[in-house]
Amino acid sequence: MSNKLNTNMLVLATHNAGKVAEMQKILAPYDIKVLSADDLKLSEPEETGTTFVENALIKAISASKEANMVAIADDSGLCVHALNNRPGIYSARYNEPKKNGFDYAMKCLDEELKEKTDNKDRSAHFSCAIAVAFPNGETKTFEGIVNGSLCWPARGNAGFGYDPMFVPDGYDKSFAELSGDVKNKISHRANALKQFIDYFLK
Ligand code: ITT
Repeated sequence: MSNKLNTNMLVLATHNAGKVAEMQKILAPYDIKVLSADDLKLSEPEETGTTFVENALIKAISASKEANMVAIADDSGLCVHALNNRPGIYSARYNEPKKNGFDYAMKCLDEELKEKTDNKDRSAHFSCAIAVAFPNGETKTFEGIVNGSLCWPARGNAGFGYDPMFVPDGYDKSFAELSGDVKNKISHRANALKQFIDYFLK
C-alpha cells in the first residue's frame, strides 16, 4: 500500500446514510476499502463539542478505538448568515428532523428566517469538518465549506437533509435538483475530503 494512512481499509464514523453514500463515492477512485459504522455496528457517541471540528474528533476517536481501525468522521451543518450561523452544529437536532422529518425542519427554518429577519438576506453556507483518527491516538482534521442561498419552497429529491432548500452559488438549482456528481465536486464535504485525499492518499 502506498498511501500515508498505512492501511488500505478505513471506517466511516457516521450513521447518516446520505453522508456514507457521498463519502464512498468521493473515495471510490482510491485504492482503499471503506466500511461504514453500520457495517461494524459501532455505537454513536454523544456530540458534546462546541465546534464542527470538536464533534468530528469525538466521532472519529470513538470509532477508531472501538473498531481498532483508522476512522474518518464528518461533522457538518447548515449555517444561515442572518441567523448568526444557526442551526450550525445543531443542524441534525434543529426541530428534531430525525423524528419530524426534514420537510418540517426546513419549513421551520424558512419561517424563522422570515420572522426574525427582514428576509432580505437568505445567504448561507454548509460547513464540514473531517476528522481522521488512528488507533495509536493520532488525529488530523480538515474543513470545507460551500456558499449559497436558501430557496423556498424547497425543490428536488436527490441528496439528503437540507439539500432541497440550498442553492449553491453559481447555480440556479438546489443541491437536491443537481446530480450527485455535481454536488460531490463542489460541496463542503467534497472540499474537506479533497484536502484529506491530497494529504493522505496522493
Ligand atoms: P453522524 O453524526 O452519524 O455523522 P448526523 O446526521 O447526526 O450523522 P451531524 O451531526 O454532522 O450528522 O449533522 C449534520 C446535519 O447537517 C445533517 O443531519 C444534515 O441535516 C445537515 N447536513 C450536513 N451536510 C449536509 C448536506 O450535504 N446536505 C444536506 N444537509 C446536510
